[in-house]
This record gives sequence, structure tokens and C-alpha cells, in this order.
Amino acid sequence: MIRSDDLHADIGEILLTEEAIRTRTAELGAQVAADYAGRALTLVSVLKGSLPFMADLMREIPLPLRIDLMEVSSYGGTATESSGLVRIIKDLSASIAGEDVLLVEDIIDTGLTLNYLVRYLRGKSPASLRICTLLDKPARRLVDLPVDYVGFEIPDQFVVGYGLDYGERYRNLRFVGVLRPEVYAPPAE
Ligand code: PRP
Ligand code: 7HP
Repeated sequence: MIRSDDLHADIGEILLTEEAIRTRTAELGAQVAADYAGRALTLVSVLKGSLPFMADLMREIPLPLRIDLMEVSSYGGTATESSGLVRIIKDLSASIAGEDVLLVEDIIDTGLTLNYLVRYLRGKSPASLRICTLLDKPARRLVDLPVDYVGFEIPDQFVVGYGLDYGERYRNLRFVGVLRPEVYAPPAE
């Protein structure tokens, strides 16, 4: 596999700039703050991809909220395809019973990961459960999920950056971009 030491050199197109992400995150934060004023809000984010979005979003919500983190991995898929088989690597640290929970994701693709998580979290008796995602790829959806807050709808392209990875790399880019095809498919020998 060709992978340059310069992460930026592997990006073909910048889909969302740092500034566009910042502006939209502030809008989402204001909307969430208005919707949850006076309620017991807990943000639950799903590592690792949601880490930058969660960190930025929570600072745009001026409410006395709590946060919790889960980590899941889907297995049986490939680096670019999720399988829908989900394993919990890190569970919630505290009870969410009676809390208004907002699940914070970086991307919804097939929806299989979130479908699993929503069922799992509903079993913990939250007062309410909603979904907030930075990115939504509706063209790839395999399960119907009501998504309450969406940062950006994006086309059916594999994207990296701002938390999103390919083979665990590129998460530290400040923008969301599309990888050059050479990174996926090495040239024939
Ligand atoms: C990514 C992303 C979502 C999921 C979306 O996680 O963070 O959780 O895939 O795909 P789906 O809608 O097709 O299920 P990934 O399993 O790559 O783990 P990561 O967050 O550690 O990158
Ligand atoms: C998961 C995922 N991770 C990174 N980039 C994408 O486009 C993705 N879709 N689903």
C-alpha cells in the first residue's frame, strides 16, 4: 500500500474545511442547547472516530451536561465496509436511566453500528434518546434510523480526517477529505 508520510499528500479533495466544520458545529450546539434547556442531558459519544466532534460540540452547548464515552468495533467487515456485527470494547461508565441522552457520532454510513447502539442504549431506560451525527451518507443506508441532528450530508465517498480513519490513520487531520485512489489500490506490479 502506498502511504505517504505527509498525510495531506494522500488527500485528493477537501470535502469540508476546518472552518466549515467549526461553523456547523456551533450551529448544532446552539440547536441542541435550545432543545435541551432545563433537562438532564448526557452526551454519549462513540470512540474513536467521534472524539474531535464530541470535544468541539460539547463546548458549543452551554448547559450543565454530562458526558460518557463508549467504544465499539465492528468485526467481519473490511477497512472501508462495516459488517453490522458490533462488539462493545468500552461500555458506559455511569447509568443513563432517566437521563436525556444524545448519542454523538462522526458518521452514519450503513447505519448498522448505530442501529445496534440505539437498541443497546434503549435497554438502559434513558428518558429520551436522540442521535447527532457530523456526517450522514444517506446513499449507503441499510437500516432506517431517525437522525435528529445532522452536520452535513455527504456523497458516497470514503472520507477521512477530523476523527475518521482509513486503517487507523488520518484521524488527526483538521478537515474531512477524500483519499486518493492510490492509497486504497496499489498499482499493479
Ligand atoms: C465508524 C464510525 C461509525 C461507523 C459508521 O466507526 O465511527 O461508528 O463506522 O458505519 P456504519 O453506519 O456503516 O455502521 P468504526 O467502526 O470505523 O470505528 P472508529 O470510530 O474507531 O473509526
Ligand atoms: C465508516 C467510515 N469511516 C471513515 N470514512 C468513511 O467514509 C466511513 N464510512 N463508514
